[in-house]
Amino acid sequence: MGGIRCFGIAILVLIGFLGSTQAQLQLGFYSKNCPKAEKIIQDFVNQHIHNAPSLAAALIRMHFHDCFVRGCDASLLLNSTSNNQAEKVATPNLTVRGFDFIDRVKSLVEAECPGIVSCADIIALVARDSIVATGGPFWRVPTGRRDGTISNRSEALSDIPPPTGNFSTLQTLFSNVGLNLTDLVLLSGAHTIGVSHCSSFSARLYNFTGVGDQDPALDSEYAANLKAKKCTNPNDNTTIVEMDPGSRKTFDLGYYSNLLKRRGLFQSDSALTTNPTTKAFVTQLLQGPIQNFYDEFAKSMEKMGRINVKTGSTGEIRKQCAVVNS
Ligand code: HEM
Ligand SMILES: *[C@@H]1O[C@H](CO)[C@@H](O)[C@H](O)[C@H]1NC(C)=O
Ligand SMILES: *[C@@H]1O[C@H](CO)[C@@H](O)[C@H](O)[C@H]1NC(C)=O
Ligand SMILES: *[C@@H]1O[C@H](CO)[C@@H](O)[C@H](O)[C@H]1NC(C)=O
Ligand SMILES: *[C@@H]1O[C@H](CO)[C@@H](O)[C@H](O)[C@H]1NC(C)=O
Ligand SMILES: *[C@@H]1O[C@H](CO)[C@@H](O)[C@H](O)[C@H]1NC(C)=O
Ligand SMILES: *[C@@H]1O[C@H](CO)[C@@H](O)[C@H](O)[C@H]1NC(C)=O
Ligand SMILES: CC(=O)N[C@H]1CO[C@H](CO)[C@@H](O)[C@@H]1O
Repeated sequence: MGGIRCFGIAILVLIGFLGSTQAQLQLGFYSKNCPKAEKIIQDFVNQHIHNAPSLAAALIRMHFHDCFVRGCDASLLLNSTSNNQAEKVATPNLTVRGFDFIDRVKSLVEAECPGIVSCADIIALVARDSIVATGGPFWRVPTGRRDGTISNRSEALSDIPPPTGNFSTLQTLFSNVGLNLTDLVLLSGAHTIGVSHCSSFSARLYNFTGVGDQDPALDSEYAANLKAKKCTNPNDNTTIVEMDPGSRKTFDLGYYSNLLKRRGLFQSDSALTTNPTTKAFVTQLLQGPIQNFYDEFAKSMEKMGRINVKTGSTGEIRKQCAVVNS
């Protein structure tokens, strides 16, 4: 009896083990079926990113938004259809750029080996390669993600953290996808590059609690400067502002020093200083050499790239990134 039970458990463990290994991403997943894929992607990025270095910021943000909704499955790339509003049309995505860039990479890879390389892996690789090409940190990108078939606007609204998010909202939305406070602080560090539209934070300047007030957590000198020179109109939704002023192209520790100067642009940025654990971690990152931030950032990026991935026979390999296969 005990023997049979033991044997049964052993079988279950074995099945679980096989199931879980099948579900793992792996480095160089395409090395047999499409050995040139990663090189084609990297070469394209290296050739084209210098013409538009600001796209590197857009592309790492695209990877983040993709992973937070239904896992890293390129659901973000799907177009809306007559009976479905896709993630793309949700507010957080209105400011995501780089869709054409991904489409061009996908065409090259399809020409080399049709139907093999997923759009989800392309996003992950392009994000990493474009950050590296613009002088930022490297992280490992194990591959083997498959593409999802569902893209839902309301899920993007509920799963992607809003710039107005307070500490507990951020903690919850990150923990919903298996990321902890260490990851929250490190990944938010990507705000050391790139830009924001005034509309993402103008309430902090003009109408914080609905009585025409300013967010007291924002440095008043910085706020005054933004109001005078950048976001001069509370309804401006076209002007863009550097998130790490003066070094928006450099992947440095500038974001974290801004936070301690109360100059994080979003409430979600300044929220990191409202909790003792995350604030201490910010201070610690500022004390270390940049390489320490890069090493830690790399671990969190790899972790983010694994969120709810579809592997094995789930999902599909889309032919075109904007539409599910018919
Ligand atoms: C912690 C929660 C986060 C919130 C609330 C947040 C929010 C935002 C917002 C509102 C913008 C500006 C959009 C615009 O107005 O154009 C932005 C930009 C950006 N975000 Fe985040 N973000 C978060 C985390 C992340 C993460 C995890 C990454 C990547 C690892 C990231 C990378 C970026 C980059 C690079 C930009 C600049 C994009 C560009 O220049 O086009 N963010 N973020
Ligand atoms: C999208 O997601 C929401 C919230 O989970 C759900 O109520 C809605 O039915 C979904 N829409 C579609 C078209 O699946
Ligand atoms: C954080 O924001 C959420 C959602 O807006 C709100 O329900 C919650 O009360 C806020 N928490 C704190 C501590 O302010
Ligand atoms: C977050 O998870 C990482 C492992 O992924 C771990 O090293 C780190 O200590 C965790 N941080 C917290 C605050 O639990
Ligand atoms: C501030 O917000 C409140 C509440 O949403 C709104 O009634 C008011 O018109 C706003 N004031 C300005 C100056 O935008
Ligand atoms: C931007 O603002 C203009 C003028 O206030 C408005 O017509 C337009 O709908 C806004 N666009 C978005 C995407 O909110
Ligand atoms: C997806 O939508 C974009 C923007 O509306 C459009 O340019 C593109 O052609 C569409 N892609 C496909 C494959 O339908
Ligand atoms: C990049 C992208 O697809 N943006 C879309 C966001 O949503 C608006 C409509 O709400 C579309 O017009 C944009 O094309």
